[in-house]
Amino acid sequence: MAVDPVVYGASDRQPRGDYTRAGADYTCPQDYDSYTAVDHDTYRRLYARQAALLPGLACDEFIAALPSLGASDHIPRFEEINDRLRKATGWEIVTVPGLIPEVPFFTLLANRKFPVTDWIRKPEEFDYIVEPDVFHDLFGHVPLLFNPVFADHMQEYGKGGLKAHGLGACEQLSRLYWYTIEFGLIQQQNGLRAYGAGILSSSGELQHSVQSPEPQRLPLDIERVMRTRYKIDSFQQTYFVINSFQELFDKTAPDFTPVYERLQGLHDIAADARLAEEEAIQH
Ligand code: HBI
Ligand code: FE
Repeated sequence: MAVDPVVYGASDRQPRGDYTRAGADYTCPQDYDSYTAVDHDTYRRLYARQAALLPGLACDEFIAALPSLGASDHIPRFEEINDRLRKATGWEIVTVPGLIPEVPFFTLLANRKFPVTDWIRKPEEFDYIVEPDVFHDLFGHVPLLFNPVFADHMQEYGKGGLKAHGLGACEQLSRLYWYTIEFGLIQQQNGLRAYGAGILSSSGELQHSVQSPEPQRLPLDIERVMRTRYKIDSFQQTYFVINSFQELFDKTAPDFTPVYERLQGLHDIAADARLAEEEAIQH
């Protein structure tokens, strides 16, 4: 089954992007003239396929914010989106050549700057992308930055990331990012929906995450998330569910230092582990 998970930080590969273009903070100009007609058409086809899948599967806030991306038939100029995004929540898109190290990444988020990769996958990679490309970052991550509560959470996440780095807890914090910002689910009045960017930009996982009986779905518990390993090359086997973005903000607002200390004495949990005492949310 062709899946298109986004692989974070896998060090066994040469990154795709041209990092010589980037400055000390890893940002660079959007190389708009480098896009070919094929690149724009790839974006158009990815957008059309994904937008058709959203009803009944993507959360309401995402569907409401998606038009803020602007053009759907070609790769947008980031500055055009920024004109709207700054007014909406004070966030702005900055361009990066691809995955960047954690401290520069967290630093950008802490300053309400979201790093968006500017290259796009080749047509032969239509269903499977190893690293985040402009479609994953723009379509998956940027719409919810127009939502005030989610936008505030993302900045707090960046600040928390810098603190975690100081405490040597980056792995725990990247699991939180993975199971919320990348692969999070939200329980709406009218049913379960996806809000994670890795799901929303994936043609296969969007249906799987919301409707398949295979994966387990647990209420968001910070300690459980931070103990749970994740797989980067297949659909998730565990999803964590929130009831609102306010819940995500409130649960991740406290200082995690005591959590990191408690975790020291606890073993990791496999991505597919089903612990007897846990109440799974029925899909
Ligand atoms: N870099 N450009 C970019 N985009 C990401 O989403 C990203 C990253 N570097 C690290 C990273 N995400 C994850 O490891 C976070 O958990 C930090
Ligand atoms: Fe992502």
